[in-house]
Amino acid sequence: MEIITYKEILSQPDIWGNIINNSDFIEKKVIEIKKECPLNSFYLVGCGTSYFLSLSGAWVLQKFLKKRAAGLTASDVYFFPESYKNSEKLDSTIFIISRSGTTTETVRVVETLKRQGHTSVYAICCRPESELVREVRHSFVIEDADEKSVVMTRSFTSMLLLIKYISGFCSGNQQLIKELSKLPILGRTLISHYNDLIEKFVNDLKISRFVFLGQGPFYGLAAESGLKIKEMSLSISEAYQTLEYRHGPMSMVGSEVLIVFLMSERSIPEEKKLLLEMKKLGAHTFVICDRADKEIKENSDFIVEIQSGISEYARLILYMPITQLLGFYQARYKGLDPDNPKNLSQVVQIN
Ligand code: F1P
Repeated sequence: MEIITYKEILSQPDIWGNIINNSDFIEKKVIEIKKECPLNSFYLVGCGTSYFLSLSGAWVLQKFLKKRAAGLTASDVYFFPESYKNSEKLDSTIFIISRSGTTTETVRVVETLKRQGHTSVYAICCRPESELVREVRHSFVIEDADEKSVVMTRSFTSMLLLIKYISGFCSGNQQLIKELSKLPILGRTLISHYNDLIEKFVNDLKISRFVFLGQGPFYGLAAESGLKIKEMSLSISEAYQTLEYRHGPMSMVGSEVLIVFLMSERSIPEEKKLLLEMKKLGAHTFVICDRADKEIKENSDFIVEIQSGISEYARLILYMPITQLLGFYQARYKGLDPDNPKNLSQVVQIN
């Protein structure tokens, strides 16, 4: 298939492999940053996909560095500085995330932080010549994760992998670093096993609405998956923290809905209960988890067992090629061109 977005989705394990092979560049930068920065608390800032990445990324940093971390939209940081600035002491570490490095709100945030004298501001980006990279002291640039497509796919997973490495090197967690090196092979196996099955499932199902559910670090993935569905296939999609779905949104459940569960290790028993309830209410169900028991299998219309054997934080990015393919095949089923999403451009620039 000669579709750029499709090629970029499939290329992800190779791009992860390049990051892993060059991870010493991340380690070197982390050493420099540790010398100049107290690493007391973290804010991750971005727009669109890069914002959803900041949500999951904050969980990763928080988990391994045992410090507070939060994801924020660049517009909130810009309009409501109390979101990150609670005192005159500018001692939090801020990671600005952007594929392009030229999104207006994101660049404005960096300029504002600089004017305030905030020094611990670092970029995570895919374009070395961008305004963002020029404005900050240190940047983590992964050029080959950049895309020709409007829709961000491999840049999302690759920048999240980078944050996992930053967390691993900052905390000295060798177990995490070891687990991350398994991701390319796991990703390749997963994509080759499920790609055609997902296409068939989407074409047979003829679904019109999607719901993505995930707890903790999986919520950012759920929100990003929902965005892929909207951008590529112009279908209605929503995302919630899994158990939040009972608190109102489930009033909308019906047979036209596909509920995609991004299951974690810790919440799986509770997530399973919701799965069973939703199945009873008539929803179509799609589960992604590391390993499924009999009950999960019996209540899923489609089941993806990652079978990674690695920890849930290490394997986060493996969920994404699956939901990206869902968006891609839904677009094709509707006769849409995922390379030319309606009303969208690669970068949002406001005058
Ligand atoms: C972020 C972003 C994308 C979105 C859109 C415009 O860009 O909002 O998430 O798909 O096409 O840009 P960036 O700041 O990461 O470059």
